[in-house]
Amino acid sequence: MRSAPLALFCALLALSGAAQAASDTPPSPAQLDADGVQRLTLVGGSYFFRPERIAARAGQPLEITLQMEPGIVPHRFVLEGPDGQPLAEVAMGSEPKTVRLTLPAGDYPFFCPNRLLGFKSHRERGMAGLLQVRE
Ligand SMILES: [Cu+2]
Repeated sequence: MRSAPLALFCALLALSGAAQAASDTPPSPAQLDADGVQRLTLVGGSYFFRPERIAARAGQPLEITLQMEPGIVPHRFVLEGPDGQPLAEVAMGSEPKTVRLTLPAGDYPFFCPNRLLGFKSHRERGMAGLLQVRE
């Protein structure tokens, strides 16, 4: 079997990847459903988004369902275009909320801009990620 060593190699790659900084983790692809819509659930909490990196296809509708982990700290989801313009802003709550977008190829940062006076913003505390849209 020639594929066994390759599979082992991939497994080792995956293990080494887990030890690296989160920014190096491969993006989680949105699921392309039969209706032509790409769907993905993004979980937010103090102070993270999971997954931190999302991959989606350009020019096809993308639905991001936002779920918040239970907690008393309020969070928001902000998605910016490659030019820094805000494309979506959602106050996250106990009920899931869905954002639907159709985007051209590019890198779209998302983050929580909330900040308690005198403290670092949630974005600075790690509540940030990247949506990578490709052809
Ligand atoms: Cu937040």
